[in-house]
Amino acid sequence: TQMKMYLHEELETLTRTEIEALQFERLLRTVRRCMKSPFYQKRFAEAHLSPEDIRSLDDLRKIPFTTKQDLRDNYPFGFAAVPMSEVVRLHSSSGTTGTPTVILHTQKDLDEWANAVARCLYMVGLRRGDVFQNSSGYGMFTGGLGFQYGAERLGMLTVPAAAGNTKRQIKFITDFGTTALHAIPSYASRIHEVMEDMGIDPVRDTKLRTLVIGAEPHSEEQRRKIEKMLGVKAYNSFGMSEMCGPGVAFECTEQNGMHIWEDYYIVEIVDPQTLEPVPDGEVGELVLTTINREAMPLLRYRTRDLTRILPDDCPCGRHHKRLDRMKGRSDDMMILKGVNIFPIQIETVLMQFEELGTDYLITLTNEEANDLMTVEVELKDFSDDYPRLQALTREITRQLKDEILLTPMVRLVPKGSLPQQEGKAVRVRDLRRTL
Ligand code: ADP
Ligand code: K
Repeated sequence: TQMKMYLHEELETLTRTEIEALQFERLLRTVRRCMKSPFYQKRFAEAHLSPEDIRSLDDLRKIPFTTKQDLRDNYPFGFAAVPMSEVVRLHSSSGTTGTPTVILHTQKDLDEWANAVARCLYMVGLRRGDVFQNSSGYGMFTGGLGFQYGAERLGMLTVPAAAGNTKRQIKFITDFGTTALHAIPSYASRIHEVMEDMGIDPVRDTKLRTLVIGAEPHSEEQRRKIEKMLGVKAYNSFGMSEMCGPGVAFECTEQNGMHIWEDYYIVEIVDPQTLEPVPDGEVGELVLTTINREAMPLLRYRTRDLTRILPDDCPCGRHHKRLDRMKGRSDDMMILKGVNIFPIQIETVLMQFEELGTDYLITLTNEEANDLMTVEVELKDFSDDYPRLQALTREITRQLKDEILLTPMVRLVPKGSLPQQEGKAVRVRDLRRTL
């Protein structure tokens, strides 16, 4: 029998014309559905827009953008387009412990999400019989349950190892004969370090052949390094909780750009300043419209991720557009070890301490495979009471860890000692080098 290449052959091999026809049909259905969402009812009324105004795919541009702030302002259920009794799960974005955003799912949404993830995994050669180990955090993190259900949908033995405890992670890899691992890039390097310490050779001592890496920006060079270290093929995976999570865009075996599933999403790339579309091939902000979701459709959602659409056809036979590696964010968000952190979260914690002034500086560095954060903060008054200062440092560190889920290095510095800046304060120095 001929090797099957596509999990959803019909959908994956649609021509451009067929993709656009399907998108238009699904867009109309989505827009009508949005009229049940309190947020979009109001949005459309304010814009003097009705579903009948959408007469072609291009008419999408008549619809105002949706932003992360809109999600926050309508927290938790203001976007629901179905009765809450039909909602069976909710997820929340990883970096927003302070001001959460919530994404709602019906059972059909969860099924379609699992189908999308299964399609991605099948695309890179994973099959029933493979053992898929997931080192994502579970819980609200979409990388946990998202990959779990997708890998199970494909029929793989799926190991919900979850985050952390690297030795145990490695024990699972060897004991269970793990053939495919999902990890963020920095953690993949960490696993290799610990394997070396344990005297385990990934090629000789494990069955690991495929790595799925995503959730944080990484370079082509880093990917190649990781592939060599672990003796695997590594595929870039892009997703975000607002778009369900993993399964939005994924590399095929060409490893040249991530196919974005256009039967699920309409993709636009816009200039983040003018919000006008940029031509294919130019970098801009990724804007996505969900066209295959019931509980919480999002129209023209500004992801704030910067990327471009790769021109030309992909030899794999899929005509779904390809996104280039993410170039970064159009705002100030930091991503450390795959966790999204906003400087304001750190500021909020610091500013609660009486003893501290208002000047602080966050420095990001990396050593080996590890992202490190140093927070320098000025004391309000001079003090040489060292036991007191040490206790204070410990307490600040503890509270920061609670907020950002990572342990920063905290340094208390004398008032006036941090560099002074003209104009808008620079709060973050990112000195991380591409590894
Ligand atoms: P998760 O919990 O899965 O990390 P979030 O919604 O918290 O999901 O984070 C999504 C963000 O992570 C994206 O908007 C993007 O900035 C970043 N991201 C996700 N995947 C990638 C990737 N493959 N490359 C670069 N950045 C990514
Ligand atoms: K992330």
